[in-house]
Amino acid sequence: MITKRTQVGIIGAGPAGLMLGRLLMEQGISSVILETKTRDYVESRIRAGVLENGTVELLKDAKADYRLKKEGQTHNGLEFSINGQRSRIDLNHFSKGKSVIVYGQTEITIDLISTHIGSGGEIIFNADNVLPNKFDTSKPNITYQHNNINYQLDCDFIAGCDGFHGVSRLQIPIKDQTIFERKYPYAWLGILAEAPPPSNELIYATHERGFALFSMRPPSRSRSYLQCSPDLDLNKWPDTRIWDELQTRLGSKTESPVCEGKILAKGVTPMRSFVVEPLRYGHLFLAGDAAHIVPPTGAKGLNLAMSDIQYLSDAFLNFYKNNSTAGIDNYSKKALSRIWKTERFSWWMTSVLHKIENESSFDNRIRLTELEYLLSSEAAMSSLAENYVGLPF
Ligand code: FAS
Ligand code: PHB
Repeated sequence: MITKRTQVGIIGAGPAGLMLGRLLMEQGISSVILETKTRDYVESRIRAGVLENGTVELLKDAKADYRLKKEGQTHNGLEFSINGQRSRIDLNHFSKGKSVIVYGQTEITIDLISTHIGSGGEIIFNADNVLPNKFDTSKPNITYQHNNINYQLDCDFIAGCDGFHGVSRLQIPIKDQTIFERKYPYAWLGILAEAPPPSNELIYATHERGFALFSMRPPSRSRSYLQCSPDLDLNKWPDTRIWDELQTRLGSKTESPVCEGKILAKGVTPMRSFVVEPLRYGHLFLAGDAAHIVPPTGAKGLNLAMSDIQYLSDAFLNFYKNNSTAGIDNYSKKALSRIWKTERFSWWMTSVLHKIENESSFDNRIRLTELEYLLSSEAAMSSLAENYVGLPF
């Protein structure tokens, strides 16, 4: 067994773990990031696409925003399509001057990894049997195997940034956890295509046949989603069927056709809301998808991981620079406050835009009335806008 030492041991090289490693390094705090997959695998995952201002600021602090500044697309509005009737919501006006940036999570991951390694940061890919230990003591460690050699990483703190299916949350005694969860009776079939999107802004479409979302990956690709059954068989969804369904749910071809092209990736994302409380167990801290999941309708998953990391990196900085435990003692309460507000918005936007199979006529009419009220009320659009561009970190 080879023993190594660092100040913060980070499990997971997704956006949460990478951003934490970057911010700590910029403050002179040492960390080691342990990742179970290969670098190629991590850098090829296709996920989120919309960045809140807080996330953009963190990427700047992490010195990983060079490409974002060149390639990111600023969006000042988005559209809702209700059974083919299109309405634009001026996010910039209703959020008093804010906007979002469209830039893929895939690119963020690539930028964070290259910046961290380029700055001398340590990311261990292909780490096996990663396990946080003794986090209920003042001498926690993480054991793992790499190239068939056993390691023990001694550290002051462990950050569990290993996603919903990671190992960290599972090491915490069930009696010490409170789980809050909602599973939705639908999923999203997502495609990435070499084809322009039907509009230069995102379109959230609700239709009698179900929800569809039209997003993009600048400069030439579209990222689209169809509400589908959670157990959808992709083999029964050839490209032609996907394109036809996207056009149907968007409405008439006249206003803006759905441009077809080569589908580069296809996948089904389940929909769930999930929170575990609290987020701290002794010297182990959960952040990002390891701590919470939101349905992607509100474009919040990645951004919520970033606000967790803002709070956690500030807490570690406060400990090491000011010898104060105030930040780490308050991390869970502070992060959960923003997590729950984001869970609420993501649940609301999902529920109002997705038609549940055999939805009662009353529930269907209430849902459509909710949308009609939203589009007719400045107060309602201001509320949507302030949540969509991102509540303050
Ligand atoms: P991540 O899951 O990104 O990263 C966790 C990392 O930990 C991974 O690299 C994993 O390999 C690693 N890991 C796991 N177990 C480990 C172990 N035992 N040891 C070491 N490493 C381990 N959000 C949006 O806002 N919009 C979207 O459209 C959207 N689409 C999504 C589609 C899919 C299929 C999924 C799964 C999520 C999607 N999300 C979306 C949410 C997503 O963007 C997450 O919020 C974001 O990746 C969270 O980042 P992390 O917390 O870093 O977790
Ligand atoms: C995306 O571009 O992948 C995307 C955008 C907005 C969402 C979800 C996903 O709400």
